[in-house]
Amino acid sequence: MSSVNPILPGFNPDPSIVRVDGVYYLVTSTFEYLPGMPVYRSEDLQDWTLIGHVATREEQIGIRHSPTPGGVFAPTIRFHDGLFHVIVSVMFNARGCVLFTADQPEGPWSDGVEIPAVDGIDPDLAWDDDGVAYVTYAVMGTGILQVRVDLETGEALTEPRALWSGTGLHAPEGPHLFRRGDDWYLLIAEGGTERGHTVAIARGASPEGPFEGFAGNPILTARSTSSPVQNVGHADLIEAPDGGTALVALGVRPSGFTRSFSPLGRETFLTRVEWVDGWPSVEPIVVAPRAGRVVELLDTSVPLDRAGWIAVRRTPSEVASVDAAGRVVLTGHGTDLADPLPAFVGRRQSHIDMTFSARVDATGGVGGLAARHSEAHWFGIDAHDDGAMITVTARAALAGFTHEWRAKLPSGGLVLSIRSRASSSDLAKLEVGGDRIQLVAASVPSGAPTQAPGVLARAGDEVVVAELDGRYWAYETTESFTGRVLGLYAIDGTVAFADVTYDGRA
Ligand code: 6LW
Repeated sequence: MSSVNPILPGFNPDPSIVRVDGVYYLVTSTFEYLPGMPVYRSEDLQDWTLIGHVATREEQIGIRHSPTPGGVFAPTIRFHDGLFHVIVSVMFNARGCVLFTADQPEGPWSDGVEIPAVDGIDPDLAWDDDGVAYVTYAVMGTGILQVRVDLETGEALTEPRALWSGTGLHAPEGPHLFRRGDDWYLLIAEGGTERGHTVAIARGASPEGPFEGFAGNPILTARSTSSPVQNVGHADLIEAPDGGTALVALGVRPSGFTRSFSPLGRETFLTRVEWVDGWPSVEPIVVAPRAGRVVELLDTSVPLDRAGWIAVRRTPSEVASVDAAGRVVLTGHGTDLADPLPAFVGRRQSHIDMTFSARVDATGGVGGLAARHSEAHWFGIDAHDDGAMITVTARAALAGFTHEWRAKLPSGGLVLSIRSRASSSDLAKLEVGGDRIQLVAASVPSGAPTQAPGVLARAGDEVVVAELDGRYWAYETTESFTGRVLGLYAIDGTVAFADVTYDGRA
C-alpha cells in the first residue's frame, strides 16, 4: 500500500484520520504553534494537500500563556451527522479539552465547546447507534478513562470511569475507539512516545467495555529493532481505498551511525493491516521518502496563515506582513528566539538533506534565518547592514547555553542559508551525533567577503559562518514535542526577506 513513507514528513505527530465520501482527512498536533492542527486531504493515502487548520484564531485554543511543551496535544478527527468533529486537549495553562466542529474540513471551524470533565490528554470521540457520544482519553499516570458527554454543552453525562489501560507498560495514551462488525475495539499507545513506544489493542462487546486485551500485543512497535523508523506508536485506523485497513502512526527517523537523534521530530507514517481471527495484524513500517528533489520557492501570494507558515503563540499574519514587492517583512523588538513570542515565522523542515535560504535586506534592522525547536533550543544566522559593512552573526542556543560566531561582508545584496545533511553512517568518518548543519552567508551579486575570526570555511563568495552537530537540535534532546521549524526572524528593527527557497533532497 505504501510506496511513500513518511506520508507527512517533518513535525506531524499524533495523526488522526477520517474518511468521508471516499476522501481522507488527517490532523496532527501543533503544541505552541498557530495556526493549529493542520487538516490534510488525500484521495489515495499517499499524496496529501494542506487544506486548512482547525485553530486559525488564538482564542480557540488559548495558548498565549502556555509554556513549551504545552499547547495542542493529539487531536482526534471524526465525522458524524454531517459534521466534521475535532476533539483535543490543549495543555498547560490553556483551554483544556475542547470540541470543534465544521461543515467543511477546510473550515471555518467553530469557536469550540469546552469539556471540563475530561481532565487528561488525547481525547477520542465515538458514537453508538443511539447517538450517545463517548469521550475516551488518557490521564498521565492513571490510564485510559471514558465519559459520556453532551456535545452541545460539553457537560459530562456520567462520571469518568477506567476503561482498559493496556498491557502494563507505562504511559497508556492516544486511545481510539471504533466499531468493526459487532465488536468494539480500543486502540492505544503504550511505553511512552520514545524508543519504547508501542501500539496495543483490546476488544469488547460495547463501547463502554469491558475490554479484553489481544494476546498478540503489541500489534506494532519498532523498539529494540534496527528499523530506520523508531518510536512508532500513537496510531489510528481507517478503511483503505481497496476496502482493506490502513494504519497511520507517528515515528522518527534518527540520523547517522548511532541512530540516536531525529532532527525532524515525529512524522506521520502509513502501513497496512490485515484482520486475522478478529484481530489486526500490522505490517512493519517501511521508510521510503518521496524520491527526488523538492524545490519550493515559498509563495507569498498566498496568505502566510494558509500557506503552511506557522508562528509561535500567534498567527503568522500577526507577526509578519508582505510588502508591495512581495517580500516578507518582520519587525523585532530586541529579543531573539528565547522570547515566548518571537518575531519568527517558519515552516516544517521535511527533509534531513536540505538548504533553506533567503535574500535578506537587513539595512533597517537585525534579522535572518533560524531553526526553532523551543525557546531553549534553536540556531540561526542573522545580519545587520550599516551601509558600509554587513555584520553576520550565527547563533546557537541549547539548554541555556548560547554561542555566537561573526563574519563581515561588504554592504549590499545578501543571501543567508541554513544547510543540513544526514551524518554519515560510516564510522570511519567519525560523524557520530546528529545531522550536519552549516550556517552560510553570501554576498550577491558577487562581492568578496572578508574572512573573519571564527569563519570555518569559504567557497566562492560564500562564508560558512558556523557548523553545528544537529544532535543538540533533535527530538531526543530538546524539551519540546515539536520538530525542527525553519523560518525567518527579526531581532531588532525591520528586516525584509525575498526569494525564500526550500530545497529538500530525499
Ligand atoms: C501525546 C501523546 C503522545 O499527547 O505524545 O506519542 C503526546 N504520543 O499521546 C504529545 O504528542
